[in-house]
Amino acid sequence: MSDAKTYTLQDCVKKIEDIRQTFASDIAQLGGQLQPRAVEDLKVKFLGRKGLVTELMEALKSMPKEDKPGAGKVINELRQGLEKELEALKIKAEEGALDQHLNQHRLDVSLPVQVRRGQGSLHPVTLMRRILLTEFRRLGFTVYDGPEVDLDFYNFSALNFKDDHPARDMQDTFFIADRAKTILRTHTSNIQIHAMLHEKPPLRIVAPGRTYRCDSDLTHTPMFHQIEGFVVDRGIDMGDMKGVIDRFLKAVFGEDLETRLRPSFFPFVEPGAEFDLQCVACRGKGCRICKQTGWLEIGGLGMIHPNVFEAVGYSSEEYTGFAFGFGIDRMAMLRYKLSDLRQLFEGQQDFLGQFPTYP
Ligand code: FA5
Repeated sequence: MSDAKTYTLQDCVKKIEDIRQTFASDIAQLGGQLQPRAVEDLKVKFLGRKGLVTELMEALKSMPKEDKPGAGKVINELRQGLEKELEALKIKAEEGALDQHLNQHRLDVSLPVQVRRGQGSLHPVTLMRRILLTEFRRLGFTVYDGPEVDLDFYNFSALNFKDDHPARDMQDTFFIADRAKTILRTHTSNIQIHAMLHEKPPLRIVAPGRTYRCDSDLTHTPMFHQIEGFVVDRGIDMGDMKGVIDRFLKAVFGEDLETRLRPSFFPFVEPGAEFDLQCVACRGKGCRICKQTGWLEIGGLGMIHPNVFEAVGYSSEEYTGFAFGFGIDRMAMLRYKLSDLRQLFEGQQDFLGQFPTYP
């Protein structure tokens, strides 16, 4: 179209006719193989910067003045018509390409999703239990297990709790409906009875497990964990008890943590004591966690009462022993500096994910 100077309105109409024909034959050539890329090429060929329609617009400039409005109008109609057709072709081509892709890559909904899972971590109570058991195994203790749903006999009677003994009220108990004298154990001391009825002395046993009481505040939960320990042999005395407790506490909490024993009453030991660890959070100064006392109660301990030995058929003349029952959650609270015991059982991933994978 280099001689555009000579263009008249008639030439222009003729040229428009040619362009339409070329457009139609280009599309016919594409046939069923309509690809988005081919439609894009057509757009460039007809409407691009050097395209056929653009060239025709350029030719307008050299047309006689009186022809210009008429020619401008028909060229514009041509451009708009082609734009519309190309847009429709583009959509058709894209749909075709999508169909083709889906036919070639059929979606297999049964394929497992490829999700990278992060490595989990251990629950602080599990970590604490493992640390304790490792240390007690080192001291020659055997690990024992016992029932969480148990009879009153093992949890109370054989442990020297009289029927109307006020100590039964100290531990608010969950009873199993319609099952006489069946309860959720209130402490792991029931394992003393199960073990002693099945084994003969000498015994050196630890038994971690879940325990239950109607209780809930910063340092109490209705389900919690205790670790029971007991040693039965000839000639066991309080010095042995103190030695074992000291050794394992130093190993678990370090040398610099203060401990204290307070005389206390448990019907299955005589004498009995309560055992406290210095509050790690405030180092004994007093805070919310230790209720401003500087100490956190970890558990009870004492020399096994002769009545317990009699209840399981051991001679209290021949054997002596000591027993202790410590709260694992309380120890985890100290070791991991937790401010509220209840966090341990709320199942929050943000909280639980902070702990190590191995002790
Ligand atoms: C007992 O349960 C005795 N069986 C311990 C014992 C064993 C004494 C052997 C003598 C010989 P006590 O009720 O104090 O004792 O509980 C022991 C520990 O369990 C407490 O010091 C505390 O660390 C933990 N504990 C008790 N109740 C809860 C609770 N609701 N939530 C979390 N921890 C608790």
